Amino acid sequence: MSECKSAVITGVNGQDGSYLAELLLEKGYKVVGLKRRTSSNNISRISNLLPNPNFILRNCDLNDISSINNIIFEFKPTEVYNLAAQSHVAVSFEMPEYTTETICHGTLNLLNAIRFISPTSKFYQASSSEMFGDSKDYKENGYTEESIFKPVSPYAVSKTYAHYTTQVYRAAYGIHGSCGILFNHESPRRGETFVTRKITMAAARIKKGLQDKLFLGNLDAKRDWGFAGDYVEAMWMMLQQPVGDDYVIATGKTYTVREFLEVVFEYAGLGSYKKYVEIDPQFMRPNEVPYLLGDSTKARKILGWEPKISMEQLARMMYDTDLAELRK
Ligand code: NAP
Ligand code: G4F
Repeated sequence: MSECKSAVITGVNGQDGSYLAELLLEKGYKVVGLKRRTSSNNISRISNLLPNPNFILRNCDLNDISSINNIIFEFKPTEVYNLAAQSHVAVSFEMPEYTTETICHGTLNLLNAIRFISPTSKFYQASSSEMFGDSKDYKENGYTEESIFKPVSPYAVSKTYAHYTTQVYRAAYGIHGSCGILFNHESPRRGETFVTRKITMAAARIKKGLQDKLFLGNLDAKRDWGFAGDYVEAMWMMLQQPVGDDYVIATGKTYTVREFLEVVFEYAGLGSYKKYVEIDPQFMRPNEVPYLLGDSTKARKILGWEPKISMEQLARMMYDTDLAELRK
């Protein structure tokens, strides 16, 4: 693999992994995509990539150190993107140990593999705006790289551990490690239990007469929602910098879940969402992050990155895709 750039992507069959693999293949990389073994072959997001001779799909669980070491030893990749995680905040309250294992130990396992086996591999860590939690340490334009973290879920605590560990390996061992503090990003490939996709799928099903109610939790939470396709470009840009660093990636606009609902239901021609939505306590969290708004000035200045898709465009794109799927 010495003739061209190569990249290892953990969680390649997830939302971001699939967009990132496409981007890197377009740029001429050899991409080694890692997925954990599951009984149902969960590769629908990357099935289009399988015929590409530059795409190699391997089984690798982040909690299986030998499988990670083998991959890093075999490929000695130019870049490693760590996207694998138990990524659902609400689920992290139900499965705190598994969430911690995958995110904390998984990241540590990868960093150690790089440190001892391939120290020139550049490393990207998928940090999260959830780490800010309820810190309220933001100014008018939102949270920055300097804002205080106050995580309020097992997921966010784990991501904060992985974030700091990446910084430690950068400072202590000279690893080119970067953390992207990404705010919520969505797409038609978003997992079906995240709120945006749950809403667009339900609206499409209601439109087709296949469903009449949508059960949700807290409609007042505010999120800074961008498009996943835009956000994976930022990941790649970070690893093209001369040194590793941390960057907030966000649109700079925030909306409530209720506003997202309104946009989708109006666009679908269904009228007020209130006719269809019921609040179900099972979707309320033991702890909630009430407000997220990101200030990506640093990424805009240093990386030249900027988001291209607004929340409204995103909501329409997701609804249109879900409706088209139902029509098939
Ligand atoms: P996603 O769709 O849930 O993908 C996560 C991937 O991790 C899946 O491929 C999953 O495989 C894999 N995975 C889970 N446990 C694993 C394990 N033990 N070993 C190996 N792979 C494992 O998440 P995403 O939205 O693409 O997000 C990508 C990363 O960015 C995640 O780390 C997430 O926490 C972080 N992040 C996401 C956002 C966002 O808004 N999307 C924002 C900030 C940070 P299975 O399909 O088998 O479960
Ligand atoms: O779509 P969500 O589950 O995303 P959340 O919790 O913000 O986490 C996502 O973004 C993080 C970045 O900030 C990532 F790190 C993380 O991996 C994940 O991708 O929930 C968004 C909001 C929450 O306030 C939640 O309480 O929507 C609220 N909500 C209301 N009803 C609901 C529901 N969320 C879900 N999943 N399902 C509901 O029925």
